[in-house]
Amino acid sequence: MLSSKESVDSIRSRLETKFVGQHLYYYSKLSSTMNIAKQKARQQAAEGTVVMAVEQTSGRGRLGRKWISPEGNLALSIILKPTIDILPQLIMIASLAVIRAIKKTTGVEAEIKWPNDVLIRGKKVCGILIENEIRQDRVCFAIVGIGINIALDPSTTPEISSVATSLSYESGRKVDKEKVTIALCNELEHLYLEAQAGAPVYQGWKQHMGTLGKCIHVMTGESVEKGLAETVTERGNLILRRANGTITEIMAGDVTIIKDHNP
Ligand code: BT5
Repeated sequence: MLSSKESVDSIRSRLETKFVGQHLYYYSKLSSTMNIAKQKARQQAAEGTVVMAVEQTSGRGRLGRKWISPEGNLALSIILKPTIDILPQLIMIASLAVIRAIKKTTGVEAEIKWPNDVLIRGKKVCGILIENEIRQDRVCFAIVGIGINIALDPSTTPEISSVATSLSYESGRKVDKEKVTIALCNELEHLYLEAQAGAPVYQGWKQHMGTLGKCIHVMTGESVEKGLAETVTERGNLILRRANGTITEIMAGDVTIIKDHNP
């Protein structure tokens, strides 16, 4: 079922990593790389194992939402085995690695939309999904799923044409998916090792957070909050200042940027 041994060999031979991507499974079509990565993690796959797919038929986002993942885009899941204290930093590590990989391979500046999107000029180019298996206080594994639109022409996918963009579309040229994959694995491992050595990625992540200073709506499970996105905490939570001046800390939600800047 492996789609391209050549592609796997070519990626592996150009990686500068110790473990991320050194075990690489590349399928032509899968339901979701998250499912296969989870299976492999439960079978004791090594840390850094990457599962990639040319096309996903049931790519998923948070809360069971659909991730559209046609051929030409990048879809991968990375198995990590962090300690519990590193866990809140994984979303920061992944999003910062995406930003750097995009910059390195295309020159395009992207920004983070809290909590888990990477945008270019306000449109979503990447989504990140992290699923963990934790027993007692021990992380058995975390699966970091990353989808980057590389070749997608947003106008041909009506479901997401108003919200999505791609690297080819933004840079105006063909973008090499293998190069993006390699840069992403290199950057992610580098940031992960730095975090383990006690150099948190928080500052770098915050610097690229385009949500801050904007008036936003945040839909959480129970309610909608509206206010000014004031800052993010070292645990990755969003601090929102409501119009009445009170502050709330939000752990997860969906942000909509309000165009007018009056909270
Ligand atoms: C995410 O969820 O953004 C996380 C997406 C993670 C995808 C990767 S691909 C590799 C791995 N395997 C998987 O099955 N998943 C991971 P969320 O924040 O819930 O956003 C989902 C929303 O993004 C959808 O409801 C659409 O509005 C939008 N969307 C779907 N496909 C998109 C695409 N290709 N580009 C931009 N936006 C998209």
